[in-house]
Order: sequence, then structure tokens, then C-alpha cells
Amino acid sequence: MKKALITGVTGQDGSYLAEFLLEKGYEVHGIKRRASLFNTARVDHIYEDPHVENAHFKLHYGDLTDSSNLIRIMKEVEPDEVYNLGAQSHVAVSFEAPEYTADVDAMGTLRLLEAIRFLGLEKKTKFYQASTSELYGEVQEIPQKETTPFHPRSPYAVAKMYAYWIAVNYRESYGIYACNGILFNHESPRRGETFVTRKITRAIANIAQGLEPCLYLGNMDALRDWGHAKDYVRMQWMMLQQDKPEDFVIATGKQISVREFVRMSAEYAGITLAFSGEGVEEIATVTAITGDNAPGVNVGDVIVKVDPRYFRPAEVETLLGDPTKAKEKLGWIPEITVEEMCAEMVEHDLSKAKQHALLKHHGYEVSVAKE
Ligand code: NDP
Ligand code: GDR
Repeated sequence: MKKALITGVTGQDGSYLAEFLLEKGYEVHGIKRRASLFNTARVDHIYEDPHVENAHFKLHYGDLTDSSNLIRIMKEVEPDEVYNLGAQSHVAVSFEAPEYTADVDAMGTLRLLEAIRFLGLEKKTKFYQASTSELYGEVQEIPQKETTPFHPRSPYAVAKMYAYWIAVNYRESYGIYACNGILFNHESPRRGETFVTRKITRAIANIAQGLEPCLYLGNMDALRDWGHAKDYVRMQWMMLQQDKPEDFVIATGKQISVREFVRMSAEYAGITLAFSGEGVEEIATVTAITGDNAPGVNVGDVIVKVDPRYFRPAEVETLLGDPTKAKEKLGWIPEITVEEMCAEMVEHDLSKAKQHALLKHHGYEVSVAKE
């Protein structure tokens, strides 16, 4: 039975990857951080009681900032495959916490690679690094492919650039099977609530159900190449099943704006929007309501506004990936479109909002966490 070790197993990708590898028959080990509340909601459904013999899914307390901890876990597990998905992954937050972001995202990668080397696992353990389209930042070529030069635009992206190159360096220096998946944005109903797609689908659902009045966003002109996380974790595994380690761009090859994602999300909730105004004055007004998902709004309501606090000191305006290499060499093709993904996210968030609205209707106090 193959063993995999996943950092960031409690995150969006980690949870889908753990499910995927368990289905493939792997013994899956994940590193979770100590938190003051349970932080395993995304993997609770695959959790196995540690008292059960031969459990296939095991969680270890750990942190990418702690070498001794990483070495100990690596020694205990001796994994065939390591997926380094753990990161301070929020671009805007990286401007607030640049040093911590560098420690986790850049040095954390080095610590894991050093643990492999220190334990003499160079020939046994394959290593996947969660690299990112944010490396392209100020884009030098459209669409972006494996050979496009990098120009990172945030402390997050700069830290990830170190991680990218240290993975390449350990491959070239020590023969470790290490590869980078340069993944473009990918989302799902499990996406963190402060990334823009989930912020939008969740807010639209809450507004539709009368739980909040308005969605505040930053740069609605930003263009992204959005795919579904389920398609992207399959590719992470495929990259480690080749004879030779290589780096791949993973993307859909299509882009839409944040504004279009808002419009689409609202439409799935039965709300038609008209956008007006420019820059910080831009708003979206309800022009029609269909179906019965949106009892909380009326025609004429302004439900989206721009708030400059969500602007970034340096913005990545446009990203569009060229996944030709992944398609030709690995036969990878994304199966879920951005429209299908958006519909799934809205449906998921609407069902939660409806539960909250019902509780509120029966006199219970309902608070909705917001950024
Ligand atoms: P998430 O933010 O959902 O998950 C990040 C994971 O890392 C969480 O499990 C988090 O733990 C964990 N983590 C954070 N800090 C530490 C630390 N100090 N030590 C150990 N673990 C830590 O990210 P995604 O699942 O969306 O992304 C997975 C990876 O892929 C990340 O590295 C991200 O940067 C990268 N990436 C993501 C893309 C995307 O569009 N989703 C695109 C390209 C790259 P906790 O749950 O406790 O917070
Ligand atoms: P990104 O994702 O920065 O691309 O990083 P995010 O969803 O945060 O932003 C996408 C674009 O939307 C704009 N935007 C807003 N973003 C947020 N979060 N909140 C807002 O209110 C808002 N309004 C507009 C942003 O400015 C940006 O242009 C994600 C992360 O998963 C990274 O870890 C990963 O590496 C990259 O995708 C690829």
C-alpha cells in the first residue's frame, strides 16, 4: 500500500486530495495545525477513529514552521509521496503578514525537502510543490505557460517563487523526484470564505435569504482562469506518477472577470443584476427576480458595492493559463466548467443560508461571520 503525506490536509485542496488518494487505496497521512477550535471540518467525513486498527487516514499535529516536527513525522511515515499544499495562501493577507508568509510558504518548503534529504529518502519519496499562477503576476505573455517568465506581485507570490526554485534545485542537486504544479485559481464549495469566488457565492446566498444587505468587493475588473479543485487535485497525483519529474501549468484556458462571476452567481440565485458607475463608485442593482430563492431582495435594491479596503498594494490584473503540456503529456482535461462550478457553489451556500434564515424566522439569533 502506498503512503502519502499531505501538508495542508485541512484546506480545500488537501481535503479533496485525501479523498482521491484514499479511493486509490493509499494510506494517507495529513498534517494539521493546532488551533483553539476544531479545524478539520473539511476532512471530518473521512476521519477514522485512531483506535480503529489499520486506519487508512491519519492526522499528525504539525506546522511548516517547525523543522523538528516535520522531520519526526517524515521519519514516522516514510511516505512514497509528499504533497506540500500547506501555506498561508491568501494574497491580500500576505501584505499584512509578509514575514510569516515567507516562513511558511518559502522556508516551509525547504524544511520538508531537507527532511527528505536528512532521512536519506531522496530515492524513495516523491515531492509535489503547490506552485501558483501568482508567480506570473505582472504578466509577460498571454496565455501563460511553463516557459513564461515570472514577475511576482505580492509577498505570497515572492515566497512561492522561492519554493518553486528550491524544489527545482533539490531535483537538480540531489535527484529528488520533485515537481511543481503551477496551478491557476481553483475553487469549490470548500473554498475558504475570504477568497473572492466563495465570498461572492456566500454573500449572494445570504443576501437572497435576507441575512445581509450588501456585498462589498475590491477590484471587480480582475480577470482569472478559474477551474474546479476536484479536477486540479487529480492532476497533482498524475504529476507524481511519471517516470521523470517535470513542472506543469494547470489551468482551463478560459478567463472571466470578478464582475462576471458576481453576475453569474446572482443569476443562479434568481437575481438579475445591472452594473453601473465606475471604479470605487461602481454598484450592482437588482433588476429582476425569478424563482423563490431570493425572498430577501426587491427590484431596485443595491446589493453590490466597491470598498477600496479590498484593493491590494500591487494587483494581479489578469491571469490566463495554457494547459497544453498537461493535456499532451498527461492526458489531463478539466471536466468541470466555471459555470458548473459557480452553480454548485451557489447551491451549496443557498442551502446553508436557507437553514440560517429558517432559524432566524423561528426567533433564534443567527450571526454570519464576515471579513
Ligand atoms: P487553503 O488556504 O484552503 O489551505 C491551506 C492549508 O495550509 C490549510 O490546511 C492550512 O491549515 C494549512 N496551513 C497554513 N499555515 C500552515 C502552517 N504554518 N503549517 C502547516 N499548515 C499550514 O489553500 P488551498 O487548499 O486553496 O491551496 C492549497 C495550496 O495550493 C496552497 O499552498 C496554495 O498556496 C496553493 N495554490 C492554491 C490555488 C487555489 O486557487 N486554491 C492555486 C495555486 C496554488 P488550517 O486549515 O489550519 O488553516
Ligand atoms: P487570488 O484569489 O489572489 O487570485 O489568489 P482571490 O480570490 O483572493 O482574488 C482574486 C481576484 O479577485 C479580486 N478581488 C477580491 N479578492 C478577495 N479575496 N476579496 C475581495 O473582496 C475582492 N474583490 C476583488 C482580487 O483583487 C484578485 O484580483 C488565489 C489563492 O488561492 C492563492 O493561494 C493562489 O496561489 C492563487 O489564487 C492562484
